[in-house]
Amino acid sequence: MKLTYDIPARLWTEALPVGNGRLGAMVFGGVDTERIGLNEDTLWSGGPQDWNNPLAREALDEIRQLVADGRYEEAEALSKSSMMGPYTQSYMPFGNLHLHFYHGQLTEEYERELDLAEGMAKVTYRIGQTVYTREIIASHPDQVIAVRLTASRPGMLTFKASLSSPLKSRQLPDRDALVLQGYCPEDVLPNYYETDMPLRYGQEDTTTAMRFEGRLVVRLEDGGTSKTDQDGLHVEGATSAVLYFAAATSYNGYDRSPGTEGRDPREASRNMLDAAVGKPADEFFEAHKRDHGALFGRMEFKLGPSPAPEELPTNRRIAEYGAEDPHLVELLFHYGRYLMIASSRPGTQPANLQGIWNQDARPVWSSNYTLNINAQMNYWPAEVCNLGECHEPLLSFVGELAESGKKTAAVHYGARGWTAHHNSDLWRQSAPPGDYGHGNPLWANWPMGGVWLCQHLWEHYRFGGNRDYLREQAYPIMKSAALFCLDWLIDDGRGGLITSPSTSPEHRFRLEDGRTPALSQASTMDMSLIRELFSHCMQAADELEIDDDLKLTLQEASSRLLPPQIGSRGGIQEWSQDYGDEDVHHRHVSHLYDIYPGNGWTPEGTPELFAAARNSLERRGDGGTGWSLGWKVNLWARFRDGNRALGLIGNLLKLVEDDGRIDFHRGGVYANLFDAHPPFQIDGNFGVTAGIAEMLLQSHAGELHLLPALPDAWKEGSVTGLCARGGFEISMGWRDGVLESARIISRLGGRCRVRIGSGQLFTVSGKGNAPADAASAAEFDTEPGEVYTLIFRQ
Ligand code: FUC
Repeated sequence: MKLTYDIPARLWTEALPVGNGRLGAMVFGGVDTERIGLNEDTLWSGGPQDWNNPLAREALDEIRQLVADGRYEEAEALSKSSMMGPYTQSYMPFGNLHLHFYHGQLTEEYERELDLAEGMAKVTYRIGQTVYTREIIASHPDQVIAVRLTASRPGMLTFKASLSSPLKSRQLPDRDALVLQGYCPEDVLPNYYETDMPLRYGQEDTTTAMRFEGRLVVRLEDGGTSKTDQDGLHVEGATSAVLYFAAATSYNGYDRSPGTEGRDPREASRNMLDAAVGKPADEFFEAHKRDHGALFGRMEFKLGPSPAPEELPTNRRIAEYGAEDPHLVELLFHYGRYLMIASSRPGTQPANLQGIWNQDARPVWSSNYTLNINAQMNYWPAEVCNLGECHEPLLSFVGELAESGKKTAAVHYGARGWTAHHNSDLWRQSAPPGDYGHGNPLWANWPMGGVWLCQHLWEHYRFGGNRDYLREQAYPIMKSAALFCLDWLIDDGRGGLITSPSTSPEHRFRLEDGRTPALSQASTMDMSLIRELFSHCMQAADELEIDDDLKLTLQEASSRLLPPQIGSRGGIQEWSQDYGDEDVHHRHVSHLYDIYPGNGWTPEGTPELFAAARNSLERRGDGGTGWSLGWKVNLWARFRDGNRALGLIGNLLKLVEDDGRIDFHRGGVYANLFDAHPPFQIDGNFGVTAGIAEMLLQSHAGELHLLPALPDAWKEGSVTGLCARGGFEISMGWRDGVLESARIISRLGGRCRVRIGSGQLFTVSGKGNAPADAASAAEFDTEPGEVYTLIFRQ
């Protein structure tokens, strides 16, 4: 449960992350100079604005006609000039807390670690006879970051603390506190926009952009003195000290200007700080431990023994063993859960491309919400890994995006309901991004972002079973997205329904004459997403016993949707025509949506599509960026091929050197186990955690499939606390690759159907159930809150 190192971090991707959902910190662990990178999840550039482009509606019919006529390049040119809004804004770095210790850098017994179970980063070293300890947490109950410093010998702790930021800011003393005040740019242009002026700031007193304030105080235990001045916060001759850091921004809702309608960050940060330091330090640290443990402790996952020496640091473990070290696989799995708890709590912003950790004022891809895979992937492990409440920030985000997306649907397409495109941000930007013509239709003109996000609303209901949530929160948004789809679909002239213009996210198709356009009609993913949304809406309307007319409309439309097709190469066609691929190894595997994260195709229900999808993935190969590898782990798990899935985990568990370059063709992890696109992108961490869960348990096909994709190498193991649709919580153990026993908690009651991947069921016991005997499947009724034990024949 620990990431360990024997030297300080030199690079940001070697530093260790802590977070409380809102505040994040990256701990470098330097000896005489410590740097702790600071983040706050509402610190974004820009503010609300009108991003909709009225030209879009005028051009839509012509674009559709050009596409229908095969004049793709002209369609793309017109989309470029008429369909785009501005780029999204960027997630901003808050700054750094620097600690300067006056004891030099030469140490003995240096150790640096991140304890996932405790939610704490720790640094220890010895200088002479004195052992120094640094413990860093981001407390959720108290909403501050704290650094506890101790020296093993009295009076040996002397240091200076200071604050800095890459944004416009200043440090100043305010009584005993050290304050960092600053403000964000009004506009930041993305990294792929060539310009001399990527950051545009307003004037300090009149800016419409976000303001922020951070406050640092120290509390000494066992002697020493402290004082604060212009230069920093100084501690002299102490034995133990706790630094408390609170931070707030002027963010006051996605539709209010943070400059002119913002809240006061000073008051907010001061209040949080006062409340935290008012508590005894031990109590404060205990509260954090309890809070973190209540979420993190819900699951255990153990594989057999490791060939690697126990004391081997994590970076070397990755380099020397990778996925051949089962303990590293366990760690990677738990890290995904840890990062979710640290970056996503009820009431916070959803995890963006970098979760909440970012050091750059011009982060790659704006560190925004990218809706054609990345933001969704971030939340794949939430439900199955027993962190349903950590899903909440995304679900609330979807609700807000649906509000702004309604205007976009109306202005851009004259459609009902709501739509969102490729990217979004704190302001819930919903138009196609691209600075009114700078962007590329290949990714910008994709109005399916909202449709995909709706899957998360429905899945939250399927796992949690909360009907009020379905009625009040989820269904209205899903329904509104379905109305958009009904208006967006067009007749194909033969009675079928298709989309146009359409892309298969970021992948061009190849025509026989060598051209590689992006826009066409009815990509397979468009149709999958719409078919799935309609189906979920119909099921939800059934459950809620409402909207009979809409159900009929959706049923009729569903029957006319262009069905998935198998192409001449035996795979799933990615586009409505049997085009060639621009890149057979393209990182996106959008045409396989129905395998995962969709729940459409199974070997039992749709054997031909299932087999064709497998062929498609085979052709795509086992390479890709970090998130692409993460997606493929899930896909191979759904193909019930554990060895292949483990192979993909192996490809992801490769140590990547951080050279700062963007790469679209390889992935891996950095020394701190952060997923590498490259550069760092957190989605692959979440994707692989979901994928490991999917290898152990699947529940998408109306049954609990236990050990559906166990690799041969994972001969023995156990897992507790996995969650399944229908409200079941599953723990199980296996030996020699065969199930020994399973424990199922039924939270909601109802019928439980079990499919056994490996092993033979002997008995089921639990309230109201007679012992059963079955070969590879069992079915029994459950009562809410009851526990059922399954014993397998050895
Ligand atoms: C999508 C992907 C890229 C990258 C970016 C943030 O556009 O195709 O690989 O992950 O999002």
